[in-house]
Amino acid sequence: MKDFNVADILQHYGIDADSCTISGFHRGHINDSFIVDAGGRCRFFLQRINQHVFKDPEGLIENLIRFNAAMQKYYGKEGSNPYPAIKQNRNKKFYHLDHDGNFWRMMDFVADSRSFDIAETADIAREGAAAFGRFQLVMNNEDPAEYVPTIPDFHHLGKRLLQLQNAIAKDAFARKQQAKDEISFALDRLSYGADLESLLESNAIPVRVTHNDTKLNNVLFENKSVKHICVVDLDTVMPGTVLYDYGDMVRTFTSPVEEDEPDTSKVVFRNDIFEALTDGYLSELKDSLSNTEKENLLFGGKIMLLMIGVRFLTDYLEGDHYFKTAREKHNLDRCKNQFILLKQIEENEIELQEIIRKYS
Ligand code: GN1
Ligand code: MG
Repeated sequence: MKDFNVADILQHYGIDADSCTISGFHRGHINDSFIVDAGGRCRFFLQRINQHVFKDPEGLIENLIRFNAAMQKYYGKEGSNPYPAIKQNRNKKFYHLDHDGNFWRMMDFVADSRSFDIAETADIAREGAAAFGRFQLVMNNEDPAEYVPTIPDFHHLGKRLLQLQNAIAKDAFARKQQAKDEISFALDRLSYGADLESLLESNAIPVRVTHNDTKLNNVLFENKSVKHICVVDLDTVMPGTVLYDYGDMVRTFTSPVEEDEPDTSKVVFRNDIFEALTDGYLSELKDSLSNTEKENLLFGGKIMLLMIGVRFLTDYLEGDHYFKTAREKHNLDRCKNQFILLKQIEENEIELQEIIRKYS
């Protein structure tokens, strides 16, 4: 991570850095994040918004304010909104723009919470998915037209596949050969892009405000139980479909190892975890989703595995400019794992559809 003058940023929030412990938080691939511990009195989560990825940081903050208002309205009745508030700086702005043009935002740190990188048990999977299900239940009352697409065409599979084809044609880093199996795997599945497009064009799948980054580690759980508190990483809360959110859970919950596991033999699709996450999500949502949405959830899993795999592959071919990487072929390893899981779904579709029907 680059060196930032965090002390200076904090000053604009009226916080004296000398009385705080500041530590880097290194989980995400996109933003730079810090935990600010103000002497045990209060803690904050400070982030620099990556503007290579989020070209409209003001729109992003507006979404966040709208989102928090919706959550406040929903949970306020019970008097306990679990969602952290965004802090205002000394100019009463919900972000701080520093001298180098960086956008910063600060939120309350959610105390006594934890997250899981891997769904170690079915209970974790069920509860994690219920967290995203509850999120969706509240978002179903929001008007998608009022949310800015913070990344336009973020889940446009057809465009993601085109970007891959461009990267292959350029092969700017001469990496095509190393990735030939993954490239042909992706190119064999161009039809998924067209299938998704026609499904969306038919209006059979409604546009809703969705999360769009439903990794398991974006759920905060209570420290001493597996009850969820809330979901985090709200930068891509914008118009989308439940296929993306359910699909990204399938992508991130079902493997017993992390997304970038270098030993691909460890990547196996776990049916019991798939069942638990389906149960958790649909226990919240089965009465508010349409039949077409429910029938296409598994397709959501397939397109998200293909889409994120393709994005990792494209970034690998383009010299790793998007996702943070820590080793050579890091993005290629990530891609391989996505494609292994996708293949396992394709080989097991009838059984998995049956499971979804059971909870629909
Ligand atoms: C990125 O925020 P983070 O690092 O969890 C990416 C997601 C990918 C994910 C893959 C804005 O998420 O789309 O699914 O990496 N977010 C963005 O781990 O591109
Ligand atoms: Mg994210």
